[in-house]
Amino acid sequence: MTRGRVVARFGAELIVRDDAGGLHKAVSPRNLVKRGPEHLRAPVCGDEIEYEDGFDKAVLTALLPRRNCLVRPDHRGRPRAGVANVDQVVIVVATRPPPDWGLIDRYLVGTADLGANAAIVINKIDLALAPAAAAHVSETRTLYAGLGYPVLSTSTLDGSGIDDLRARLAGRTSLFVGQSGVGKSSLTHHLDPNLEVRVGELSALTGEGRHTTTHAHLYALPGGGDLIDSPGVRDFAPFAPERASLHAGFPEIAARIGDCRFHNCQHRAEPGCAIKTAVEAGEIAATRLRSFLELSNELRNSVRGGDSMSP
Ligand SMILES: Nc1nc2c(ncn2[C@@H]2O[C@H](COP(=O)(O)OP(=O)(O)OP(=O)(O)O)[C@@H](O)[C@H]2O)c(=O)[nH]1
Ligand SMILES: [Mg+2]
Ligand SMILES: [Zn+2]
Repeated sequence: MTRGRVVARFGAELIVRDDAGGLHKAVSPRNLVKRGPEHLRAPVCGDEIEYEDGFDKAVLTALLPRRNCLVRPDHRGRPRAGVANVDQVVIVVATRPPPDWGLIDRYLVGTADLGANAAIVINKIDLALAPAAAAHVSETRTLYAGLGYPVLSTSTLDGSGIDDLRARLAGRTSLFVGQSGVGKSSLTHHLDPNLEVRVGELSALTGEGRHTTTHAHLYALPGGGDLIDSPGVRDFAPFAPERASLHAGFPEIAARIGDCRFHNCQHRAEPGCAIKTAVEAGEIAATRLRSFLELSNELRNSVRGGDSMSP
């Protein structure tokens, strides 16, 4: 019996990594996990597992308890496990196209929902920007750093900020999320010059092309720690989050909710709304309140519809 970690999943086939870093094809018996919700029974990228050698593929013998598991809807809206055991979600945005604050706020709520820490990376800082775009990028930094999130600036072209990013990823499991094309895979490759070799090794096992991110992949970082590179934005659509996660994603709003005159204040037009007052005083960003109200609305609708996707 060997301990390992799931590096990637392709349909029924898994790639698992042993403690020495060796990669193996593996399969999971259908009844590996006998209890619990159906969508949480199959091993996913990031899972800690045990396996034994089989005839041509390793065979999983146990799925170890998860610290957390990202659940997202499949194309029919049914819950599916995405990745597991994530300590830190790294929200990657680029200087061009400009960072979408609404999307960042959504990711922050998704991260809180997962029970992980959040960090923000602004990539492609080598690009020359028009003054308005440069101001927007700099406001992004001020806004989210001001809320207490680590904000890093990077370029895979000239290597700026890569050492800081490497330090932030050391010793834990991080997940890269962000819109397609912001540079998640480029950053992953930049972090480990030997990755090309391992990606090649992985492609040989899976027969998958190297440059399209179609599945979540877990990579061991040279300084210790694991990094999961995930495809585009669809893999991390936090929806119907718990109310507690909504509040955790908006700490500056949550801290003042008790100060509103009405305990059921919707923070829209009610008199004595502490949140509105803070926005007018410039203490809470108007964009943050907008995101908060939007996500509250979605939460309310999903609860009324009774189709919460929480496991
Ligand atoms: N100028 C500049 N271009 C970059 C930088 N990082 C990545 N790119 C380019 O951005 C494009 C997209 O990069 P990817 O790394 O594939 O983006 P991704 O986020 O992995 O995209 P998906 O896998 O589709 O989610 C590529 O053409 C990269 O060369 C950077 O720091 N500066
Ligand atoms: Mg990619
Ligand atoms: Zn209010």
